[in-house]
Amino acid sequence: MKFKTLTEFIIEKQAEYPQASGELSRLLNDIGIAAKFVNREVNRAGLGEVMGYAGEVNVQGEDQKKLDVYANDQFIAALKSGGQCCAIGSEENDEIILLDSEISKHGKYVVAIDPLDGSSNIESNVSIGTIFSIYRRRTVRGVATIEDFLQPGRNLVAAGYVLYGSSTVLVYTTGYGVNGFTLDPSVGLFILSHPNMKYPETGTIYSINEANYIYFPEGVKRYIQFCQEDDKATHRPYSTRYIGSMVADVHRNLIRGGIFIYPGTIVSKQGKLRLLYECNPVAFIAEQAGGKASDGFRRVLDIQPKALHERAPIFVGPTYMVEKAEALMKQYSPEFRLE
Ligand code: P6P
Repeated sequence: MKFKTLTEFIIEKQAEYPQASGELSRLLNDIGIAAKFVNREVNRAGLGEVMGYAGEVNVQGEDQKKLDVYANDQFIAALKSGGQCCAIGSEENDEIILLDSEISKHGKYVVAIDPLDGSSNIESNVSIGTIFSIYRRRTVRGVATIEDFLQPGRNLVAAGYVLYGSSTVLVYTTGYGVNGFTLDPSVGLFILSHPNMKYPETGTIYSINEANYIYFPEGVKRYIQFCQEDDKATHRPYSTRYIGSMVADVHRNLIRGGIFIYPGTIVSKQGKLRLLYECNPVAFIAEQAGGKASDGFRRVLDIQPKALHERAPIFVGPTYMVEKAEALMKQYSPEFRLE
């Protein structure tokens, strides 16, 4: 069977939309290129002793960078050289990064990105990921501003993630479905492996860090108890699966059917995960895969961001699972509604 590469797929999809000018296609391709370089270094991470840990000089006398700094540099360089993106909001940088070279400053898009989410898991060889969101800039010309990033997720032009796991998978959407591509390292190509991804009809997994149980809203505690009830007709008790690496947890739940929850708590009502480059891209993917993403009360994609690194609670997965959790949040924890 003739396989289809990411580049072929992007070009094919662009042809289906006459108004598409090719700039978004090139931007997506640039992200794919950077992901390959990050994948190579992630796969060598276990050789830290040999390669030299961050901040040290390795055997070749080169300064070693932390992997997340390396990943950040790779995506910035790829987006800068591609010319379609005029600014980047990165988990690694407090302020937005202006790509104001002659070829980039007129770019139509801005990218919000977590270049290597879950990087604290690297030393234990747990899967980690890149998560990205692409917005059309709001400012018409000149230097991009923070206003270009403070857009609700419903304005997203594209979003996706790269999972550096037992294999490396790039999953993205442009609002016309979700497609996954697996990297063939022998030829350095992302090959279409998961066309038109959809949540399974039934979900059997719930993912949440139950170590925080005493800090959870009552509605979340009730939902966990619901997941643990014995009711074979509704496939309960569900299995609990939690890796502690968002991309790995979200991707498994998309493939096998399950809900991922990182809620607000009595310690932090906004939760832990970042709205612009963790919650929104995952929410866009989930909705395009037939699921739902909520902060417990509101659609994640409708939240109006007020700051680049603001956090948001997230309940994401098959619609019926998210709606059950929302019902319990409304009944038992209305005080956790943020707006
Ligand atoms: P906790 C990783 O640090 C991360 O940002 C996400 O990838 C992951 O879902 C979450 O934090 C895990 O947080 O508090 O359960 O360790």
